[in-house]
Amino acid sequence: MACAWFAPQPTHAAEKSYTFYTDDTYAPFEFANKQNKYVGIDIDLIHAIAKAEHFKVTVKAVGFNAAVQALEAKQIDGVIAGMTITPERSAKFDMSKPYYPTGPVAAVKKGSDIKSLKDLRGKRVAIKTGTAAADYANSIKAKYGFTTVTFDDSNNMYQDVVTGNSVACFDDQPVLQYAIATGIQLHIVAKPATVKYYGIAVNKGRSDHLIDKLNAGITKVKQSGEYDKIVAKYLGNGTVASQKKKNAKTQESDRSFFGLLKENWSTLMNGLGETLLLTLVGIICATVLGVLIGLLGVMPDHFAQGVATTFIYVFRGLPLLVLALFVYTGVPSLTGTKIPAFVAGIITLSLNEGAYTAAFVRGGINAVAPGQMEAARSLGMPWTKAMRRVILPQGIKIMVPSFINQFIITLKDTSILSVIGLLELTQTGKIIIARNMEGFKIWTMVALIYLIIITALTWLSQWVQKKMNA
Ligand code: ASN
Repeated sequence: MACAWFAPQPTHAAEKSYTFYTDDTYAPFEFANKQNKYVGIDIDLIHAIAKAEHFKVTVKAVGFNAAVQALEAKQIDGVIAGMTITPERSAKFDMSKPYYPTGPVAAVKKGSDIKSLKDLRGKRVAIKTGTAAADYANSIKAKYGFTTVTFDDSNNMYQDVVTGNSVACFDDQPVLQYAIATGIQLHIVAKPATVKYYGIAVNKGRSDHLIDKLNAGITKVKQSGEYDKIVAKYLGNGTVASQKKKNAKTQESDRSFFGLLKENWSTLMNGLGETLLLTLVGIICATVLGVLIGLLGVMPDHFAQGVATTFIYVFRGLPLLVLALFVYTGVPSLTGTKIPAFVAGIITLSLNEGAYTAAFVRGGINAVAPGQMEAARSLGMPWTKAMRRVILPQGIKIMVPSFINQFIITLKDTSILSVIGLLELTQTGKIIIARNMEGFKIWTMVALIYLIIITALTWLSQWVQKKMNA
């Protein structure tokens, strides 16, 4: 049955194939290139380390906070994401040797009259969830009298300052410098408060000593000169002019709506493919589960009814986002068993959509006149037979519109699963925009794709409904 997706997956650590998560927009360390492929110093570095230390590596860009949460939940093997080595992080994770110097700085919009931290009094400042720069901003917030607003990625945080909603943002110096060199209209106002370094994080106490391999790998790629080559590949000789030149190569050629659509077509279609797969498997599992629970809810048995009512109450009551995070990062941190993101997505959809399905299945059956059951029973039919032959055929007709509605909702709900790093249509849109800043055009494309699919799904369902009533 389709729900075999639920089977827990074995951990792969022993096979020397490791999964690392990274940030989604943190150029020059990790960012999507023109082909929407993730590149950057961190990406090249972890591959070079893997080669030197003879292990396989898969890197997935999910955003910094999501990456750290997945590591905490032991869903993945490590995080390489321009991650500052701090005492708190070293207490929680094994941090590798340092590889790149960094420090938090504040940036304001070009031409802004904010000249130093003192000018931030009473103003709104943008920070990024879970970062060292956000911790720094929070630590000086009372002293300088500013308030903070939080973003999940650096890009949106910068945009908030550029559009003037926030007057400043805090991020790491090398990343902000690169962003400015490549055209973001910001200006750094303060020197880095501290000098720290980036390191790679893994969980403590691993029996395979991954941290030793990473450290040995860093030493090897630094000694061989490969590391310098990687850095030069993205930063040129470090001057602003050379960064601009490097970046020019990654710029889009045609920024018109159709130019962008053509350029990002295959990436968008891959995202759509994942969305459709999630929807299809989600609908099948949710329908099976929902029908079973709905039937429990109409059985002449108080316990069965109680189970159904509780299920519907709990899973209809939880916001989908909370449920997704609970399944993906909450449960594994308790059980120690990894749940792949796709499976976590399907479990989430099955529970949530299944609860709604159960509710209308129960309601649909209850809506069939009670006399029907009484009549069937008085003819000597057992309860299950009466249900199957008399009640369900009438109940299902009542439920069909609700099923159609639920399929459409499931398709839309898959977009929420972007929080657990699933590369479905919405997450694909975010990643494209992170690179080209064409928010209006790309979100229009994404919205149109959803609408086209939903229209097709509605037509199909109406056709099925007509056939059933014929
Ligand atoms: N530099 C950030 C930190 O160390 C991580 C990031 O934003 N990718 O907290």
